[in-house]
Amino acid sequence: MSGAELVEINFDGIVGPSHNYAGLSHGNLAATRNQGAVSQPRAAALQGIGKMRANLRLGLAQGILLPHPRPDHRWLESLATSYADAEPHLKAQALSASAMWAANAATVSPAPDCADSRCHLTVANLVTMPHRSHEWPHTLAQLRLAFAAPVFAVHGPVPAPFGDEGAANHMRLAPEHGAPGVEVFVYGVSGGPFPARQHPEAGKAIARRHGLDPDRTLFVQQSEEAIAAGAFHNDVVAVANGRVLLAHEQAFADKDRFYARLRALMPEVEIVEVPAAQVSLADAIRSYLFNAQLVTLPSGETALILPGEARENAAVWAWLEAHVAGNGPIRRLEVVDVRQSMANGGGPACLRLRVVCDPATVDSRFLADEAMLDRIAAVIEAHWPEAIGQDEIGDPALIARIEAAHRALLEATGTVGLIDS
Ligand code: SUG
Repeated sequence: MSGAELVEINFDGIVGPSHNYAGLSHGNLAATRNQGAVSQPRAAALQGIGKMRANLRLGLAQGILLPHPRPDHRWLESLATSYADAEPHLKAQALSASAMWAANAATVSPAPDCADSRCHLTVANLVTMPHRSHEWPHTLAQLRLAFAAPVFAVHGPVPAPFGDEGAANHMRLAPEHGAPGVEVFVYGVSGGPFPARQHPEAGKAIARRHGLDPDRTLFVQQSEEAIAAGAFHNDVVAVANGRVLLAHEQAFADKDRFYARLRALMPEVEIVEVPAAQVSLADAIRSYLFNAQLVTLPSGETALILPGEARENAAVWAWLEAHVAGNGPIRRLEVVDVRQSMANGGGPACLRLRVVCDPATVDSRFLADEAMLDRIAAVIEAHWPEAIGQDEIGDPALIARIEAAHRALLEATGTVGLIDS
């Protein structure tokens, strides 16, 4: 397949049956604000399915990643405890459904960018947050199954202590998906009261592993003020697709230098900067304007798939409408409801991992169509708990239900014994 025929597939993490609001992510303002709230796992997972259906109907290629077994008994065993005996904070960390945010699963470099012309994926170590640090072995098992063909190279994590949060801090600009691109690794150094989760060494290691051309790879620092305002990942303040970079004015530590280097490498780049005077960092982060899926539709038009919260924010919606009316590069706005995920700080873009490849090379169990989504939705309807309150997470009956629900989904997707052992 020639580069021009490669397509972008969005692999969405299915929201697991243990989805709950334990407030585990320091620096993630939504998750902290909602700590202790009663979650709705069934509604959350169905919202995710709804987003995938909407994307299919836009003519976009869609894939899935499966929820992880929760609680993570293997992780608890490595800490010499069990779910029944674990202290409350370990219980919550072992039970989190955070693997739903597939943008944190891996960093992906499409084949045209890589020296050996294979598509490279490095699973993210997520070492900064305890509840996310035990995701990678299970994610790696899924990636090895989904991308087993020789056109892919799937790598283990960058070693600790170099924190890596995957595609959430990585952007790619290219004239078209199948052409060589410019890859941008965004890292944090400090974030005021909050941790910087992406270490500069992580991006450099990934770029070397993937065999990227050093002359077409940029390393850019996220601004301290963005992290301090709650942008714990770059994809909360910037998003790129094709020739378009959409970014908040305060996203980067030295935007002038970044933009100049990008323009030198890709003169056709369209940089759309949202001024702080029109949309404050606080509004950007609360509405998740930038945690949107910036996509190329089959017509060639660029669309932005936004959470409902962006439409509810007057400043954000006014900016978007003016952009579209003024013939900016984004021609179409699509709104999706992912409220349950949003309440834990995960918008439409957090829920997906973009992989540019030939769909025929991907294990078909990870490629979605309407019929497959119907089957998955039926399992969710039948098995996902309707609600989980924080006072219930020690309840063995709830845990049994979560584990049975997970098993039912693996059975429905033909993955029993392949990724759960
Ligand atoms: O890592 N929330 C996730 C949200 C991840 C969003 N991803 C991207 N921006 N790409 C996080 O902070 C909250 C879980 C809790 O508190 O129970 C959480 O992990």
